[in-house]
This record gives sequence, C-alpha cells and structure tokens, in this order.
Amino acid sequence: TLEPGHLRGQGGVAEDDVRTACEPEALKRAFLDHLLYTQGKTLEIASHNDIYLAVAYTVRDRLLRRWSHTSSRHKRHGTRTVAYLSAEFLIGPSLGNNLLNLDITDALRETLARLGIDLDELVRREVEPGLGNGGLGRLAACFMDSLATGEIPAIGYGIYYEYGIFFQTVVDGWQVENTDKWLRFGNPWAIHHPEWGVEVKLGGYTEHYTDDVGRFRVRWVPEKTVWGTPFDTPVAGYKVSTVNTLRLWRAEATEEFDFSVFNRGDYLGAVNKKVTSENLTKVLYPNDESHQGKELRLEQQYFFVACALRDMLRILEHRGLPVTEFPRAFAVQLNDTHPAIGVAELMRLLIDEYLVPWEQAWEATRATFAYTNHTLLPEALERWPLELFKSVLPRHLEIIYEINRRFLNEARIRFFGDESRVFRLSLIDESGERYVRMAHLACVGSHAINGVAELHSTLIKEQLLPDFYAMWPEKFDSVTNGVTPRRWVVLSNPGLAALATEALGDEHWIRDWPRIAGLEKHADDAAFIERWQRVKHTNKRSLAALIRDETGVVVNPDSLFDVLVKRIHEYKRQHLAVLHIVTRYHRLKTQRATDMVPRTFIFGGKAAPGYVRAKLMIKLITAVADVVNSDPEVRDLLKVVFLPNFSVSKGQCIYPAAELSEQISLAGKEASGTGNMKFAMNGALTIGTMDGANIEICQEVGAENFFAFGMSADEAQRLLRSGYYPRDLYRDDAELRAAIDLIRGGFFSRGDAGLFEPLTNDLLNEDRYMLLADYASYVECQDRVDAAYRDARQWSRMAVLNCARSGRFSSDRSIAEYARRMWHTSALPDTGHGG
Ligand code: CR1
Repeated sequence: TLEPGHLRGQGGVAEDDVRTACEPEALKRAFLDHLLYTQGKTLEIASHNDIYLAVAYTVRDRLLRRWSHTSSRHKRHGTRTVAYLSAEFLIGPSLGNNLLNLDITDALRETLARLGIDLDELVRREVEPGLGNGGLGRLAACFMDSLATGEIPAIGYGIYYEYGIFFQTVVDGWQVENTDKWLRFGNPWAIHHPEWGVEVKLGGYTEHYTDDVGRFRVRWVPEKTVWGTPFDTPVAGYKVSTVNTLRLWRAEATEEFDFSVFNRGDYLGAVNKKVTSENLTKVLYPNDESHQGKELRLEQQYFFVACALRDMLRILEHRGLPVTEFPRAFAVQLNDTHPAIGVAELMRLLIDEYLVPWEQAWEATRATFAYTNHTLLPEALERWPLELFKSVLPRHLEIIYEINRRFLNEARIRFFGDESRVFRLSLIDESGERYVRMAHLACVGSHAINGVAELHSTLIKEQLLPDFYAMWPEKFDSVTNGVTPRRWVVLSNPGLAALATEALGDEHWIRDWPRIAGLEKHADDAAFIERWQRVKHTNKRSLAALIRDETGVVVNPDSLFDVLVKRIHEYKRQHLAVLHIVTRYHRLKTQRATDMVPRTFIFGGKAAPGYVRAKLMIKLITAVADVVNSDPEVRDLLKVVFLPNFSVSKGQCIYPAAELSEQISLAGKEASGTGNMKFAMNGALTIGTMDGANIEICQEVGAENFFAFGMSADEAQRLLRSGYYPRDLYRDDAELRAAIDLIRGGFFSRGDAGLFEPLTNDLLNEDRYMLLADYASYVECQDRVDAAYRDARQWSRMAVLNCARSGRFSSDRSIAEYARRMWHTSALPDTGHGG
C-alpha cells in the first residue's frame, strides 16, 4: 500500500499545488479556478455542465502528473508495452471511476457540498461515451482498468467515434434509434494531440520498381490520404501511481481544401472531399456479432490500426531503438479480427518502408501479435470480398498473397497430399466468390490464439479452426474473461463494498478480488445475512425508482428481481424467457396459481438496427409486458419491464439489484459472457445453460448454488445431427403449445395474429437456437427457483456464496494470464524512488 503523500506527490516529486493537492481547500480552489478560467463562469451563473466540466478538469489535473511520470518511467525502463488494439472501448462514465482510483471521492464530495454542489448527482448524470456494442468493447475497458491497476505498461488503441452506439428509445413497443451525440457538451477526459498526427493511405494501386541501388521496391500510390490524430484518455490504476493511456484516433482531411480542385472552381467538390475523409470515424457500426462487408468499415479498421502501428514506431524512435526491436518493445493484442489487418500493415511497414528482409520481418510480426477470438457464430466471422479489399488496400492484398503462398507451402509439407486441408487453411476463401479470411490472417500472423472461456477455446480447436490447431497446437490457449471489481462492485454497489470491507477487515479485496472468499464464513451468520439483505433491498429500491422514472411502471421491490440484460440476439434467446413468462401468465389465468412467487422480469438491451428479428423480439417483450402489467388479476405476481437504452451506467444500477441472472443462450453459442460475472459478484444467482463462462461460474460457486438447465453443447449438436423436429415438441407439450398459441393467436398484439409470426413460425419449423428443446427444462428449473426463493434466508446464503466464490472472474486474473502466457510482460510498479 502507498502512503497518502506518495500518492499525491508522485514518486518523490512532492510539491503539492493547485493542480495536484487533494485536501478539501485545494480542491475547492482548483474547482473555482477551472470554473472561471476554463469555463468562463462564476458559480452564480454556472450551468450543470459548467460545473461538471470544472470538476472533471480538477480531477483530470490530478491524473496528469502521474501520467507523465508513468510514461517517462516506461521510457526509462524500456519494458514491453501492451498495445491492445480494439475497434471498441466501452469505458462507461469516467468521473466516479477516476475519483475512486485517485482516492479523492470523499474529499471532493465534502468540498463541493460546501459550495452547494452534489457530487453524486454529477456522477449520476455524466454522459457516457458509447464507443462499443456490448461484451467485446466492455471487456476491452475492463482490461484497461486491470492493466493500469496491475501497473503493466499498456496503451489501448482504437477509434474516437463522433457518434457512439445509438441511443435507444422505445416507441409503441418498438425500438427507435437516435444518434448519440456524446461530444456535444465536450469531453473533458481526452486530450487531443494533433502533433502526433499520422497520414493514412487508402485505395489506389502499387508500382513495382528497382531503386537507385538496384533493390526491388514497391510503391503504394494511394487514391486518397486521410489524417489521423489521437485523443488520449488517461486510465488510472486503482490507488497506484500508474496511469496508462487510451489512445483513440479521429480522421480528418489531410488538406483543408484540395486546392487543385478548388482552383478549377469546384469549391463544393473540394469541401466534399474533406467531409468524406471525416466520415471515416463518424459512427460506430452498431452490429454486435454480425459482419457487415461495408467499405467504410474496412477503412475504419485499417485507419486505426495504421495509426496505432505508426504511433508505436514513433515511440520506438523516441526511445532510440531500431525498428528490429519492435517485438521486444510491444506486444500487440488483436481484440477479435477487427484489427487483424495489422499483421499485413506491420509487414508492409517493415519490408516496404524500413527495408527489412521478408523472413526477418515475418519473424518480428509473429512475435508481436496475439489474437483473441470472441465468437463462433459464422455470421460474425469477417471475410472481405477480394475486389473490395483490393480497392481499399491494394498493397496489403499483395502482401497477404505472399504470406499465403509461404504459409500454404509450409502446410503442404506438413500435410503432404492433403490438398483439401490446404484449401481450407488458405487466407483466401475460394469456394465461391473470393474472400479474404481475416481470422486466418490473424492466426497465421500471431504467436498465440485464445478463446475467452474454456468451452469456447475447446470449440475453437475442435470446430472453428481445427486445421490451424492441427498445424500449431502450441499456439492455442484459453483465457477466461473477467470484469473489474472496481467498477462493477465498488462503484456500482457501495453497500456491498462497505459490508465486504467490514466483514473482511480491510480493503485489500478491491485489488485482490479472490479475497472476497472471506465472506463465505459469514454465510451462516444471521446478522450478516440480515445486512446483506438490507443492501440488496436498497439496491432494488433504486432500480425500482429508475424503472418508474423511465417507463412509468411501478414494480414491487419485494418481488424477485429476475433480470436479462445483454444485446438482443436470437442465440441469446430472450424469446425463451418470454415463453416462460407467458407460461407463468397462462398458469395464473387458468390455475389461479396464487402461491406463485411474485416476480419482476426486467429486460434491457439493444438490437442491431438492421436485425429485424431482434427488433421484433423487443416488440414481443413489450407487448407481453403491456398485457401482463395491466391485468388486475395477476398484478402482484407478475410484472414485466423493458428498460430502454441499456448501457454501462444502467448496468451499474441493474446488476447490484438483481437476484436472478438469466444466462440462457443455446449451449455452444455464447463464447463467454461477462454480464454473468457481474451478476454473480453482486450476489445474484444464475439460471443458465452450460455455455461459455456459465460453466466455470457453476463450477466455482457449486452446482447447489446455481440453476442449471438445458442441453449441453454436445447434446445440442447431437440432437441437431440426428434430426431436430421442434414441431413434435410443440405437439407433445401442452404448456409450450399454449404459450406459443397465445403469442401467434394475437393475444399480445390486439388480435394481430401476423405480428409475431416470423418468430413463432421459425420456432415451429426451424428453431435454429433450439428453444423448444430446452423449454421444458427451463420452466422446470424456474419452478425450482420459486421454491428456493421462498426461503429468504437460504436464498441469501446462496447469494453470498455466489459472490464469495466469484474470485476467478476478476479481469485482474485474466490480465495476469495474458501477461504471463501471451505477452511475456510484467508489472512495472512505481517504487517511489524516481525508479
Ligand atoms: C461474446 O459473444 C463475450 C464477449 C467478450 C462476444 C461474449 O460471449 O463475453 O465477446 N463476442 O469476449 C463478440 O462480440 C464479435 O464477437
């Protein structure tokens, strides 16, 4: 642990001033200073946003000196830096997190209160950057937190989207997308560095020539160039002096005007070209796990990767190191295949621009990259039509051909005579229209490949990339995802945090989450359980208030809070949860089942705007909610809510209030899940399939504290192979039949029998995600949930055990595994001796 003075004084540089001191008086001066000299307002006329910005700048100042110390420390020691490349970073609101990590929440709260300002209100109302779709982007954010807390030198590289994920509203039960103008009132956390701008080429053609000294060279003549400049956000570790960097790139026009065009009199044409360049980073593609083969998307990917690699070369040069030192200076992690073009780009830089021989360049490239796969879903696997790829990245296509030629030669030797395997391994898909397979490029160009949970990693080896596994079994690894307990427990659930600290006797668990196991011995202590229940109840009341404010629905905080929040997707099977709700409703109406446990079903999540089925699933949820919630006969026993615009901030209110966590994907489809971990840490019990990390959660918390149901991945695949007939299941199960018939008969759609037909017909005829096969087991399991919930004491005991046994699911553990096994890098803690 650090001395308070050490924290403030930055490793020996101990002068405290208006920018660094953390006493209430200094904070007050700093805040008023920013209010006047940055925002140009006095307290009397300051708007909410002025106050927020002045507070944020006050906090940011306190990060900056640590930040510069961290970077000079990293430079001095020359340790390997992790470059985490990700098209998405879903970091959530920053203020509360930075206050927590700087340990100045109380001091600032007290200071502001004396000025009549409510810090918690500022934290609550902060606009969050939605620079990600879901789990993949949020994982990147948790990893940045754990890297900084673990004091591992790291830079996150990504895109500074002007519009993040759309803001979701619900109108007449349907999702409506609204633009997310998150930068409208300014972003105080990022610092723009135009001086580190990078030129990025796009399109055009290549020229092969021999240079003055007789060397074979290639010149890329682009069709256009864009200018990338970085926005740096400091990422502070929890109560350590390390502050890492999240460096996101924005595209601009290289020239304000194209003067040649301008001089020809085409003013609008010239401006238009500028507009086009700036479009590159305008908007995040709102698709989760579905590949959109759009040119702009490929340009976005190449753009940020090109900027990132150039930036790393700049840092290398700044450290006085030759380009051949690249792999010793950087470990580059590819967060899915979105940045996989980096493999070809680093090769291009090394061979074309630094004239490194191919073999040496290739060795360096492979030593540099590692690849994480996040999904097995075929529709999510990126493949670019060859012609499109060539028109955007002509030089890279040549390089990929050469990588492929050499690789397939290697494969032919390894699998002599097995041409069909060579065909399957190729970086180019030639089975029909020709494509570049980005996952293959990532595999060939990386020294390590991992899945994000044990089952997922096994399926990668056996089903997704078996030929690569046969070729290089040693490259394959598995790192189960994790989430940061700082945001997901300390910030989100202060009641639980206080209880944990008291029960465990100190706060070490915040940086060493496995210590939460110490709660286990309190699981049978009646006084502890009572306090645990009070915390949960308080959290449920907060969520109930949010639900009332946002939807107008009044829910009973004494009912069981049953929560399903995540992206809306057929494989995640939100509609299976609906079938269960309809079954419950049907039972209530037909059997007067008044001994049923009162439940509130809470849904949240966004559907990709072009994913018609998913949007219809939202409509189904809201339609069922409308009928059920307005039926006086069931009022106290059943409530259904769809909470719009699920986001990091919403999550912070939802996970701590949940009692039952719905993780009901078809086994084999959910790579890991991370929401499942946030729920467990906050003491919700899981009802889940044996899929992704659910399996590991079940192992850790014990099957007796977990509601498992449904087929295993193996069983599901066997059933599919042997012939799956959902209509037979429908015919043979009266409750299932009743549920489906109510929906397709128009009961929830004012008699409109056609509305949900695309969903119900699909369930009866194809049912790709095998809802009907798991339905009976799910409903039976939900009955067991009811039975368990009736014993409040026993339920809370199980909840405590879920939390206490969630030690494995901190992203600190994930990062430690990546660092040791894939990055070969270690912590560089600040020793406080200028070292
Ligand atoms: C997976 O579906 C996983 C996250 C983070 C998602 C989810 O199960 O927890 O990644 N995959 O690893 C994804 O977004 C593009 O693929």
